[in-house]
Amino acid sequence: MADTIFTKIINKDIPADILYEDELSLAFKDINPQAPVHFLVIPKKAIATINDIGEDDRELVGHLSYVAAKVADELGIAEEGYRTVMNCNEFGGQSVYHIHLHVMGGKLLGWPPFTDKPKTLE
Ligand code: DGP
Repeated sequence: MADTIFTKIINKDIPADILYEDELSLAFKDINPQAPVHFLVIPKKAIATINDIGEDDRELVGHLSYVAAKVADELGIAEEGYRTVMNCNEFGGQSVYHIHLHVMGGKLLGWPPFTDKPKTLE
């Protein structure tokens, strides 16, 4: 797959506000926050979408949730709660084709997240 902006962040070719890093993953603040706390957790392995997660990636994808909870705790939003979201393709609102877990918290979030855009499958 083609490199995305997230490959550049992983390789430190462009700056990001990094919150956590290990050999498998990276967590950094979202550049366009939708909540008082909004960070992304990404695998260092480039996987374009949820649809591209392979059998061998299952542990890695689980690791992203583990890191999300760890960083949420460190940022003080764990007890009140937060939301994790992984968007997939156009209808899911995905814009960067390197899977990433959004972690949003710090205020009471609304549900459901539908917009007024008229596009549907039918
Ligand atoms: P999505 O729409 O689910 O693909 O979310 C992509 C998110 O990535 C979006 O909330 C903004 C964020 N983002 C895009 N480019 C950059 C960047 O260069 N740096 C950071 N920190 N976040 C970015």
